[in-house]
Amino acid sequence: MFGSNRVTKLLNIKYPVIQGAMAWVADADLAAAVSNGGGLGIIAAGNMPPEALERELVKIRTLTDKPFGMNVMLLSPTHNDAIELAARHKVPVVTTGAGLPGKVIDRLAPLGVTVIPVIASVTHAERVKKQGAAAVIAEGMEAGGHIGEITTMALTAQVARAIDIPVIAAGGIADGRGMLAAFALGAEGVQMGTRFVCAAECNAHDNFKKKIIEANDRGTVVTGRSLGHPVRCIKNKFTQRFAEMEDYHATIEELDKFGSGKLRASVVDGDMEYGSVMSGQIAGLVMKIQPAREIIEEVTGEAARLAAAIGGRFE
Ligand code: TUI
Repeated sequence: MFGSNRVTKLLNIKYPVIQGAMAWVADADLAAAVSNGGGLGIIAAGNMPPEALERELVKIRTLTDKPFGMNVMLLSPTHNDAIELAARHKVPVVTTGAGLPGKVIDRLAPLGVTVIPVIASVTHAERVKKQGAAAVIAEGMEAGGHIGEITTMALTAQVARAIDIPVIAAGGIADGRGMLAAFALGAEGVQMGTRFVCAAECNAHDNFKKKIIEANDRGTVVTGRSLGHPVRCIKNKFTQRFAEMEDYHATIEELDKFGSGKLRASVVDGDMEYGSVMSGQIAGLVMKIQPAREIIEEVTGEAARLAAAIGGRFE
């Protein structure tokens, strides 16, 4: 069923499954495992210093000969360096997040790079399509990390209706049911982040993986709305304190200072109390640690079986 569609053709991959670009989490090891498993692995540039990012770009070529991607996080002070590294290392696919990707498309699309922005509204999808995006990732507010305001259900359907380039759905998808639902809404691919944190090849701290496996449907909370940067994380002392500071109208400087370094604390040091444990609302569906290839085959296989089973209900 998912053998061949516009997304697999565009990206030259077997299954239309993309691994979400998670800062500090999505390195060459995880991205290569996903690409070797038939999906599209993505290295998250995040706030990485250029030398560290370059090491990952060199490393991934030693781990896979399959297509892979890199994500440019537009809020990062190092995003211009990341764009130049993508050009120099001929990265096949670049996704963007947390901002307007005009300059990424202008710089990289003429070099043959497939640029796929993450968008959180129809207006933004229409704009990036005009600017030359090859496809879009429609990310709903069920996602972890920095999010928009619209749910995946409402966003995917409206974006798919508004633009004719392929739509990849993200946010709240971790199994075959979610994948099939996204396709019913008009998506031709899915991006999963939270499920891939629990890939065996993911180097995130074991405490982080365990926290996701233990979380239920009400395990996450959104903070940062007062900053204009809403971020979804698993509830803990960090989110509680951040929310209190927002309630008491802490200044942007105070909140920035309090939040600084907290994602690294969770992903690298395993601090589940005072770290920023970014995760999507679908964490409750993530049950175990599995190799990336197994995750991809399980999700796509389940979606295909369910499509056949559900088809019968509408006859
Ligand atoms: O970018 C993400 N998710 C992220 S980035 C990140 S690192 C970070 N850490 C601390 C604070 C902030 C970020 C963690 N998670 N997802 C893609 C995404 N892009 N979600 C929403 C958007 C988005 C929002 C508005 C994209 C474009 C956009 O444009 C409108 C505008 O006015 O900029």
